Amino acid sequence: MSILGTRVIRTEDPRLLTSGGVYVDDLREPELAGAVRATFVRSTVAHALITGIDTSAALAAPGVVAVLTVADMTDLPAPPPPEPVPDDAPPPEGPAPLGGVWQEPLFAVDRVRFVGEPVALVLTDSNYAGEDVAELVSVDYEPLPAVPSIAAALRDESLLFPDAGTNVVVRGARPIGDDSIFDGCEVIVEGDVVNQRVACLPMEGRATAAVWKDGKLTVWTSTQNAQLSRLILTAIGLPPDAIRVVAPDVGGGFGAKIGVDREQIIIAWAAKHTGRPVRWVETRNENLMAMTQGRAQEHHIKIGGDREGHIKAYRLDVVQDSGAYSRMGGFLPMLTNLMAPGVYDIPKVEANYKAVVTNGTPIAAYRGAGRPEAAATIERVVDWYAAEAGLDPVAVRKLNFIKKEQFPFVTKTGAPYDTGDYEAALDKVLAAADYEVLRGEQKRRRDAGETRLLGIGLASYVEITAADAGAGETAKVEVHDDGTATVYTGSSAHGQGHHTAYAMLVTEELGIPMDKIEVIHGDTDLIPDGVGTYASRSLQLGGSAVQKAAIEVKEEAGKKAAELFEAAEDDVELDTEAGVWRIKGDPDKSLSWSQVASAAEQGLIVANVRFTADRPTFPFGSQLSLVEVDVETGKVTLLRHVTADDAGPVLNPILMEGQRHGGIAQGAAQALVEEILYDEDGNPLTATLMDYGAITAAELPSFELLTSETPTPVNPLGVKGIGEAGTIGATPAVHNAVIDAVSHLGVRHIDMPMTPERVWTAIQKASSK
Ligand code: SMO
Repeated sequence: MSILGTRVIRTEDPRLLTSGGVYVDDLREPELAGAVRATFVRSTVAHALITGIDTSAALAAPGVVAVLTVADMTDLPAPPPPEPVPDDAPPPEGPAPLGGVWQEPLFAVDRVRFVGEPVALVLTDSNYAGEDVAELVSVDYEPLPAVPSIAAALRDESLLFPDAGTNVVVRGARPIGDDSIFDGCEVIVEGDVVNQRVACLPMEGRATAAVWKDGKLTVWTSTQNAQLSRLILTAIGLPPDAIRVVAPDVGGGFGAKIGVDREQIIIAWAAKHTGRPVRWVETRNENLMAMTQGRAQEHHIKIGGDREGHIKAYRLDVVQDSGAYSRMGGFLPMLTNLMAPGVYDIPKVEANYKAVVTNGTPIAAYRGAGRPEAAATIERVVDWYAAEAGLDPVAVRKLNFIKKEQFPFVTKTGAPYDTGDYEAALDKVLAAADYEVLRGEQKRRRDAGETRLLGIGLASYVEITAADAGAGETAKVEVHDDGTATVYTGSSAHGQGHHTAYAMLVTEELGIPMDKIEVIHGDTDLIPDGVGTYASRSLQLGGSAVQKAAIEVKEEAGKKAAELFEAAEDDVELDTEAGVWRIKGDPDKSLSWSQVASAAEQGLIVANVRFTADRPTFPFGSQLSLVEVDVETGKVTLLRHVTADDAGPVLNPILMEGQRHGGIAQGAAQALVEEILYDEDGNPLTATLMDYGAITAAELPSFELLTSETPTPVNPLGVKGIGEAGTIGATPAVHNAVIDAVSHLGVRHIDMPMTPERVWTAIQKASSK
């Protein structure tokens, strides 16, 4: 019997739920005894020249150990000089410049570009003292006109990087042509869709502790990637082998902890510079101002087709707000371009992008990273087109889906979809939700003039996971002479269930019980080579690596067992049920893992592998959201959310459901409540959880999850990523549902988040026409 596919309870939870996890702030390592607390002095203005920093009052305050600014960073290697930009040079095309003229410094140098940007660092003997002392650091600003929005950035009147001569960081290489792709279209819809800026909002914000001792820097940091973090930390002028990065328990990342930020590099430097252990744990207020945020795209679209519902042409023009520093160049909107046509076989597709800098918090990856924006818009726009053509949104989707027999399928934007069955996923959702019955009830309420209307929203999504499949992932599996096993993985757990998943894979191959398997990750001394957790890659790459290592261990152990049995290798087999080695056909003789490993060199059987895949995978699914909209108040209540998701064979339904629950919640939250806002001077209006809308279980129904399993040929497990799919499908499903509820009143679109005020206003506007 296989353990794969069964509902194994998460082995990490008893510890996390009872004795508590050990996060950076909880670490009680001896080296951190007496660590000083770090508090950043952050810019209070969005765009200004720094004309002076006076630290004298702060230095004289009680409890102060040091006040550090860029002037103290004389022991750092100089950043590479900016490339000179000729006056008439157009912005570069394609993958983007990071650094160069757009360089993000550690501390702000001469100029600040967003509220919350680090200007100085205060080291004190307690956090309380830190807050007080930071207020005593006096920074003189000469304000500059703020660039608080994409529209302001595109005017190029106030420049964040005057040397660049423009606020446009990068443009996509595929130009938008003339209108000829829409020739012959009988139904054409054109318009704007905003994918608003949102916070990544992990439960645990950013946190780092660092110790410099005997020529080695040890950094504990809340990260998705210890190994990448180590590489980034070499910026302080140390070689990788002089740095150890440890990821203790990590309370969520959602993309914003893929590497380390400037604050974390500063903390590492401060520990080395002062020789004192330093610990920094950001407040929620800092987190909402200065942790990278997500989405922040404005789309202009045009879609056309015939009256029967065949979509003939689609154009997507993306402007990415990069925030004050271009963390990812054109990577996010490039992914949006790649995934633009979604699940549809559209004969003509044009997609382009540009990315601009604004005086907002830098934008980086957030659960889906560029793909949710594509799905949100195409799924919204297909509803526009269906409404304009007077057709049912289900019929239009089915008519245009890439068909099961068309896979593998390369879209017009170049995405090589591996496998899929989009119609089956939609049919599952419609049947489970009782679509026709829901439409009937919707009509009844409308006809009866009820104030609580029903809306039914559909979204069919496809997304790209393990986009950097070629980087692969590392794994080492060891079986010890006591019969236990240890798994070392280069991927990094921050809530997903890596410990459970990887132990299941080893149990399956080796027959060693899960409670005798330890999974270790996130320590560069133990695992110098690793890639990390992002892009829903852990099971398909990290899991495939663990499986491959376990298979190699089994082969090695088989040779040892044969020696011990004095039998031919072919006559020896592993009985995975009993977890023992046997001679085929002789039930009386067996060897335990402990006996086999004891006979090996150093009492250890070990395999060290890297698994790479030659291309990404494309999980898919359909989601249906049922909402109730109160037309008198604009209040939206989510009644039901039904999904059919397909990420290939399911390793453990509990883990898969967990990813989908969280993902749907985050996707629904973007549709309904979340938005980072700035005023016209670039001041953040949503820097506390009093002002920023976060969703909780209280606002959500129980999700109804259906699963199908279409394996991918891309990896031996046949699996695709599920970490981001819930979010990607949920946002447009909920978005479409709310607008569907009020469409008969003449509402065609409401931008997210669909707060009561926005919904109410849209209804008033439509009914006053
Ligand atoms: S935010 Mo994701 O790891 O592409």
